[in-house]
Amino acid sequence: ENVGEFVRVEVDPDNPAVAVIRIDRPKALNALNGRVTEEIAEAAARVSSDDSVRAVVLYGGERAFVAGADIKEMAELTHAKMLEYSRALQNALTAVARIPKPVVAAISGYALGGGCELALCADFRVVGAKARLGQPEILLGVIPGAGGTQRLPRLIGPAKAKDLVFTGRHVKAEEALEIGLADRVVEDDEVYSAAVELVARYADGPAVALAAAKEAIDRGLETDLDTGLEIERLQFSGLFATEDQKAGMRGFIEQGPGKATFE
Ligand code: CO8
Repeated sequence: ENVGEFVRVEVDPDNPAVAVIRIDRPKALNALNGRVTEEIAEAAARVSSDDSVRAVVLYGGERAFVAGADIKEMAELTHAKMLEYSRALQNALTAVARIPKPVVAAISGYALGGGCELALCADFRVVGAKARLGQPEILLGVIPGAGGTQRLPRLIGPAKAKDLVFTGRHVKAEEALEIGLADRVVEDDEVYSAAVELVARYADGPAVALAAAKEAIDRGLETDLDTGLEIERLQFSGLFATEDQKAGMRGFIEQGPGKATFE
């Protein structure tokens, strides 16, 4: 299903509960122009609200995940225009980060600048052996502007994030794995299938509880411990109003550990 010119929402043929947000602007290595940004936000809204979608893969094809924000489009923008432009991109990426379902980025080829920042909005990153990740903005005389100065240090720690942001260097798959930027490294032609496999396991899980777990972890990382624990407590008790909790606990009592099935 086309969201617009450059983004599609597809269903994985073998896993009907797994949606794929496919970015397809090959002439510019999937660079994020205003249009792509808008379409990503729309795709995130669609998969978020569609109950038949239980997990999501972000994919850009074999050559590039996303090679960054569109430098040619940005180059001549004024300060005032950039304030708007960057807000649109941050909002689109935040919409991806807030998809209330397990999300994996399937990274083959380049994930640079805004592309690396998009990957940071997924819960997991599966990376091809020849992929290159990084935040090269400093080499353009700017800094990451779509969450890279915030989400990257939260994921890999401040010193490693500063190394990547200060140098702008490309990180290979193996190093990405070592520093926690990648969760799995696979052969390039297996990136898509490995990513699907990684999240397909959640398709039969308790969707409401998974969403609560994701929100508690992500919101908790943005706040102090006391507030985080309060978010956890409210999410936890809230689940006692759901079928997930009833089916899960009944399943344990009647059939044993791990035997519950969910709607
Ligand atoms: N923007 C626009 N066009 C791009 C981009 C990009 N980020 N990346 C690649 N392209 C285009 C190339 O210009 C080229 O177009 P054409 O064929 O018309 O000349 C086409 O894609 C193919 O690229 P190359 O010929 O360069 O392919 P190579 O295999 O030789 O090189 C690289 C691939 C290494 C990925 C190289 O293209 C490159 O370095 N790209 C730029 C990477 C980069 O610097 N990314 C960061 C951009 S800045 C950013 O993302 C800021 C995010 C925050 C913004 C917040 C506010 C909006």
